[in-house]
Amino acid sequence: MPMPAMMPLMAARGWNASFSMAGKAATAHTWTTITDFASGERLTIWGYKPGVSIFLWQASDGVAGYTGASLHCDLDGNGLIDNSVTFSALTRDQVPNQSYGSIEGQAYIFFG
Ligand SMILES: [Ca+2]
Repeated sequence: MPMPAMMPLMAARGWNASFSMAGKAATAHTWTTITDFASGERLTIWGYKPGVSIFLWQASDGVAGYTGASLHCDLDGNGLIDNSVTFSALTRDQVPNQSYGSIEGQAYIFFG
C-alpha cells in the first residue's frame, strides 16, 4: 500500500484526549498516526456508511518508528482507502473494540 503523507497526533501522557477524523469519500488518502493512545482516550471516525464501509486491519503498519495496529477505512466502499489510522506501538488486542453510532444521520465508528 503506498504511504501517503502522515499527520502525527501527539497525546501527552496523562491527558484524556479525544480524536476526531473527518472521514469522507476522499480523493486523497488521509493517514493519521496516534501516539500514546491510552485508556480513557477516544477516537471517532466520521463518514461511516453502514453496510457499505469496508474496514481492513493490519497488525503493524505505518511510518518507521511509529508503527502499530492500523485500520484502513474504505468509507464509501469504492475499493479505495479513504482514511487510515495507526495506533502507534499498540497491537490489535490493545486497541479498544470499535463501536458504532449515529448523530443526526451522521454515522461514525468509535474507539475508546
Ligand atoms: Ca473509498
